[in-house]
Amino acid sequence: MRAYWYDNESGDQREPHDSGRAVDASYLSKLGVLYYNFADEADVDKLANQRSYKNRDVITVSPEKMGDIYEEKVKSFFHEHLHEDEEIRYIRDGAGFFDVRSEGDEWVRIFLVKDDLIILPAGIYHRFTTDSNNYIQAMRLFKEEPKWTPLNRGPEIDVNPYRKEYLQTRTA
Ligand code: KMT
Ligand code: NI
Repeated sequence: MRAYWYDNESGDQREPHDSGRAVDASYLSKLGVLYYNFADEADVDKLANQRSYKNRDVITVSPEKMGDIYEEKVKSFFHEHLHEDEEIRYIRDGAGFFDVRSEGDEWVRIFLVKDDLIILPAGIYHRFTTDSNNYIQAMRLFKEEPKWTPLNRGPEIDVNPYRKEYLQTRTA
């Protein structure tokens, strides 16, 4: 994992967009974003037990796997959105970027590789993209039934109860 402030320059979303200003894990935790590195999948099972994640699946995002819809998917993952539940991803192969909004509404870019696990809290605005290698395989964990529905940013979602709750718990 490596986190930094996004440079906001134009250009392909899959480029690093590294401003050169690093962000550490303790700042991420103030945004409610939790990070782990688990080489042993048994540690994932332990965390899943502790946090009551009962279900999981594995998704591969690549042109080989997705075919014609790959580019469209990558664009859609990159639309700023939130969820009404945690988003948990355990990277099994490849790499990708999760961008999360800071308390000042700036993008923090989090680069994840194999064995990285991230938990985004319900209500945080975020987006995802593959990097220029166009390949990531990730385990998606969830508590009960998956609630993948992305709620795209807008005036109605700014007042969503999960958004309001998130803003109250954030300590940054
Ligand atoms: C997401 O939430 O954007 C995804 O699930 C993308 C694939 S998982 C790295
Ligand atoms: Ni999401």
